[in-house]
Parts: sequence; C-alpha cells; structure tokens
Amino acid sequence: MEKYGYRFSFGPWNIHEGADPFGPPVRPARDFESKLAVFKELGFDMVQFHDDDAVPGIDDLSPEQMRQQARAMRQRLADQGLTAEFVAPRLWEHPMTIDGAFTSNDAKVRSYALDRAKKTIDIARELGTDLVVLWLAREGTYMREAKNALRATQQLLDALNMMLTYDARIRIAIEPKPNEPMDMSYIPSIGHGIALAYQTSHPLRMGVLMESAHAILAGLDPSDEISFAMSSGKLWSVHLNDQNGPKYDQDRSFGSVDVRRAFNQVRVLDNNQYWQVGVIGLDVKAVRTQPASIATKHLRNSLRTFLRLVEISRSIDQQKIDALIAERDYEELDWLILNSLMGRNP
Ligand code: GLO
Ligand code: MG
Repeated sequence: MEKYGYRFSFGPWNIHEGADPFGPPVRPARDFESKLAVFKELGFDMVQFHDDDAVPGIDDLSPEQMRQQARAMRQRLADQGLTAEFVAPRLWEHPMTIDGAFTSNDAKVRSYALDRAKKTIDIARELGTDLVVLWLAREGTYMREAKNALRATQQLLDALNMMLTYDARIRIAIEPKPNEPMDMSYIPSIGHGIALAYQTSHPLRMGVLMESAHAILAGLDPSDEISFAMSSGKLWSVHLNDQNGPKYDQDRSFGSVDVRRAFNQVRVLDNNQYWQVGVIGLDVKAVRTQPASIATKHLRNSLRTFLRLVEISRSIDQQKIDALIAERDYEELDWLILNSLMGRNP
C-alpha cells in the first residue's frame, strides 16, 4: 500500500467492546497482544498509549517496577516492528478524579494528578517517545459556580509548567474537547490550547492535537482548526474521525459522515506537508452493532479513506482552482470539488 510518507497510529481503546451508557459490552475484551497484531496487519506504524495501557496497575507500582514494565512494553512493540507515538495520563477514571484532576477543588487530588503526570512522563521516556498528550477530560464543570474558571486556567498552567520542567525534553500536546464527560470543559478548542501553550514557561515545547469530532462538537470546522494550529507550527498530532452533528461523541470512521469535510482536513494536512511533522492518529470506534470477529474494519476504512483522499486532493488541478478563484466562480469550484469526490474529472 502506497502511504505517501504518512505514518498511522491508533490506541488500544480503538478496539473496543462496544459498551455505551445504556448497555454493557457486546464484544469480548481482547488482550493487548492480540490488539498489537492488528496494527501491522492493517498498515499502522505506531501505538498511542494511556499511561496505564502501557503499565497496567500504575497506581500500585514502585517507580522502578513501573519503569521496568514500560521498558518491557517497548520491547514488545519493537518485536512487532512498532513504536510509541505518545503517552497520555488517564486522569478521568480514578475515584480521586471524579471532580477533575489538575482543577479539582481538593488539593490532595491536584497533587495526585501532578504525580500521575510525572509518571506518564517517565513512561514516555522508557517507551522512547518525547510526546505527552493531555486530554483534559474532567477539567470543567457541571455547575458553572462549582469552580472558578480563572483559577482553573492558572492551575492548568501550573501543571503544564511543572511537567515541562520535570523533563526538559518532553513535548506536550493538548487535545481540546468542548464537552463530555463534563457539561462544559475549560479548554474547548485549538485556539484555547494554543493560547495556554504560549503562556507556559516553555512555549516551544507546547502544541496541540486536533480531533475532528471534538471540533465538530464545538461547532468549528476541523480543517480550519488544523490550519490555525499549523500556522504557528503547533499541530503535533491529530485524531481524525467523524461526527454526525452536535450530539454524544461518536468517533465514527474518518469520512463516513461527511466526506467533503474529511477531504478538506486531508487537503490542508497534505498541502502543508504534515507527514514531515506528525502522525495520522485515527481515534475511531466500531459501531456497537459490529460483531467481534469483524470489529476492526473502522480502522481499515479510516486509513484507506485518508489515503484515497490524499490521491484525490493531489489529482485536482491547482491551476484550475486558482483560475476559478480569480474569476470568483465559486459555484464552478464547488462543482469541481464535488465531481472529484464523486470520482469524475469535470
Ligand atoms: C475522548 C478522547 C480520548 C483521547 C485519548 C487520548 O473523547 O478523544 O479518546 O483521545 O484518551 O488521550
Ligand atoms: Mg481523541
């Protein structure tokens, strides 16, 4: 398969048992080893980790045990010809973090969160990656009055500064999301993530991860979010997927809802040589109806859709586009794009 220099990744959570808030798992859990086998089979190159995907039971291990397990994981990856793209602290499942982690109203919780972030950095180092991703899942509120948004922003900055100082080589990418699990999240968009990045003590080591579904939930266009981040060199990873309107976070296969929106994400990534700076992460989930034995097709489809859209984008005659723009004939431009997406060259 021609991959045009792109590298692809996903996380173990993208092979999923199908539980939702209204029903239990419908597919048996697969062990990590069998998930690892899927990566190469489907053309993926790198693995995304939560800290406890790499080191299960992280809260109960000594620092030495933790590091040793992370080293063993690096070897397991190498055995499969894989490497780690990033590690993200899972700060949303522990009972301590019910009301948030870095922005919890409880000082003990905040210090747990900082410790856990340091462990994530230690694990990243052992896995051989310098990238830490922060999805700020529970940093927000159900009741506006329950926290102080200004103080929360400062707390997030303090946490980022602590992490940047703890390891001088680590880079941090914030993954913004406007809601879910919280009603309202504190860093809802790429713009918020970048504004925070520039206020840290080491702005050069701060960037963002753009997830398509999160941008759509915020009412924003994912390709414009990508472009905004790239304009300051801060797009360090992506979670491409799709989302059918402002409802629960769907993580649908890339391009499966709106292929033109997917095309525009591919187009800006490809026109700006994203393959030189980052990996194409696909944060997608199989729909709950998919039987277990065939529940990896969402990953296959997303990767192939991305590559098909690269081919389409490169096949469109840019001179034609420029001429239509010069004539301000945007209806003809529309027709050109639609025809290309429908497999015709008008
Ligand atoms: C949820 C997020 C989540 C993160 C992952 C890595 O909405 O997209 O899947 O990407 O936990 O931090
Ligand atoms: Mg994501």
